[in-house]
This record gives sequence, C-alpha cells and structure tokens, in this order.
Amino acid sequence: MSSAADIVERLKAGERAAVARLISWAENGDPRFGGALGALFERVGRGRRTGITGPPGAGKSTLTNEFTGLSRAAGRTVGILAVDPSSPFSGGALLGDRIRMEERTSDSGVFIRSMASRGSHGGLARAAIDACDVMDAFGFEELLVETVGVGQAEFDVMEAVDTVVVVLCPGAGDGIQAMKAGLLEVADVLVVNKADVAGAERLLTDLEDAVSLRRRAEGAWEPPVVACAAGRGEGVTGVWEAVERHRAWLAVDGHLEARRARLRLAQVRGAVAEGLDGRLWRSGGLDERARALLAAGETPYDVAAELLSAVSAGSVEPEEVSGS
Ligand SMILES: Nc1nc2c(ncn2[C@@H]2O[C@H](COP(=O)(O)OP(=O)(O)OP(=O)(O)O)[C@@H](O)[C@H]2O)c(=O)[nH]1
Ligand SMILES: [Mg+2]
Repeated sequence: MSSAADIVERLKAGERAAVARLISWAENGDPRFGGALGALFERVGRGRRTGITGPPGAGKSTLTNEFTGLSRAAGRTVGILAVDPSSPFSGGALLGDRIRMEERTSDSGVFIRSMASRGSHGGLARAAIDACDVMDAFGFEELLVETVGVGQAEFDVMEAVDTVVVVLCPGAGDGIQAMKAGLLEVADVLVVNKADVAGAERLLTDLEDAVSLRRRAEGAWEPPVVACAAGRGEGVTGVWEAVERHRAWLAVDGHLEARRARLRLAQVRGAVAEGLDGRLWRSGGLDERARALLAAGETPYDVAAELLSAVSAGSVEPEEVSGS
C-alpha cells in the first residue's frame, strides 16, 4: 500500500504510473487523494484544458486524436481523459493511431486514460477535474477531455475544462437535437464534423443562425461554428485555431480566472457532497433515523427537515470514513 507522499514523489520524478494511480484514487474517492493533490497543488494550473463533447458517434475521438497530432507536432505534451467512451479510440484508422501512440513508449508526450461514469456516485465531474489536475501537475501541457454529451453527469464533466468544443455531424444527432440537449449553451466552439457527408452545409447554417439569434451579454464570447472532416484530417487546423482564439479571449479581463474559480467551486461541492453522503448516510446512521421517523408516520419533508436540523446542530456524529 502506497502512501500519498510516496506517490507524490514518484509523480514529481516523472513516473507515469503515479499519474495513473492518482487518477484511480480520484475515481474511487480514495481518502488519500486529497492529501496528494494538496502536495501537488502548486504545480497545477499550467495545462490548457479542452473538452470535446457531443452526441455519440459525432467524431469526438477522431477529433481528439487530430488535436493530439497537432499538439505533438507543435512540441507540446498531451494528456487525454476519455470519460465512459463507448468506442474508445476504436474507429478504423484511429485504432492504428492509438496503437502507434501506445507503442511509442519512448514518447512520454502522450498519456491516455479512460474513466467510467457508472458507479461514480454522481462524483464524475469532480473526478474529471481531479484527473485533469493530476495530469496538469505531472506537466502535460494540453489536456483533452472527451465525453459523450448525453446525460447531465457527462455534461457536468465540462466543468473540468476551459474551452468546450461541441462536435456535431449531419444526420441522427443534428442541430435541433443539439439545441434540445443544451449543447449550444455549453459550446465555446461548435464543430460540424463529417463535412464530407450530405447535410453538413445545412447543419452549418442552422447552427450559425442559432448562435446569432441567441442573446448574450456584452463582451461575452460568441462561439464560432467551424466545419471539418476529422476522419480525413481536413479542416482540423481551423478548429484548433478556433480553440486558440477562445484561449486568447480567456486570457484577458479575468475570463480564465472566473472559469477556474467555477471549476474549483465545483470540485469543492463535489467533495463535500460525496463526503457528506459517505459520512452521514453510509456510516452516520441517518438511514436508520430516517426509516424510524417515516415508520412513525412523519412525512418525507418533515423527516428531511428534522435530519437537516440535526446535522446543523451537530447532533449527528459522523464517523470518520475509515480510509487507506
Ligand atoms: N464520413 C466521415 N466519417 C467520420 C469523420 N470523422 C469520423 N468519422 C467516423 O465516425 C465514426 C465515429 O467516430 P468517433 O471519432 O469514434 O466518434 P465519437 O464521437 O468519439 O463516438 P463515441 O465516443 O462512440 O460517442 C467512426 O466510424 C469514424 O471513422 C468524417 O470526417 N467523415
Ligand atoms: Mg469516442
């Protein structure tokens, strides 16, 4: 069993296995994680965080892979977090690319990690932020987070990043779907992928219309709509340039600081919620109290109010979560 101090030293020494270990701790809610991150926190904040989200099969992994290629060509290291990938870097040519990446063990410039959303006790966004922090502390310069934009949990993962790229493609999950799913709201860059497929042109103009019709505050960022065919490597540079423009915008007027402050708040909230959940419900006996009150005929909201005031009054004794 490794101590947090141990793992921190190994990470500082450039051991990639330590990155993987820490991310597992974050994912499993291991009590050692907090201390480890604390010891690394001064190294966190340099990495540039980009999220890639959108409906299933839109080409998120293909684009992530292309972004990785561009970053490597520019001499920048890349850490990739794929959240619950249904097709983790599996599409045809992609697989080849990934295998090449993994075979290049001497290329310590790319790190790929996937994370499951199931069983994460609603702590997925928190875990994704943690994972980015770990990769950031290690020194990866470009952090790419891929997640399918379907459920709220996956959506919340975009809290972890500075720039959200929403990838759409003509067909099944097209513009209207995207609007319904709220994808437009979170987008900093809108990508119409599969520009080689019929309907791409139409989707592009629909999205441009939707963006221009949306009200936004003075000085707010207006997401550009960019077309590409990531599968053919076409137009990807243009998408990356749009990401860079958003970063330039973030760099002024405290935009990045505001975004990061939101991210830190989400991390704290996640940690508190999970901590309370574990301490009160699992080990603090609130469950039994709730059952007893309900059995005595109290209404659910009366029970909730009673438990909340018991917690605030400190009359609930949370047992320490037995860790390590
Ligand atoms: N025609 C065409 N197909 C593409 C393009 N880009 C990606 N594809 C194909 O679309 C399919 C899905 O690509 P992925 O990159 O795996 O998509 P994804 O969004 O990561 O998919 P999930 O992670 O499963 O949600 C694959 O078969 C790709 O080869 C493109 O520009 N044009
Ligand atoms: Mg994918």
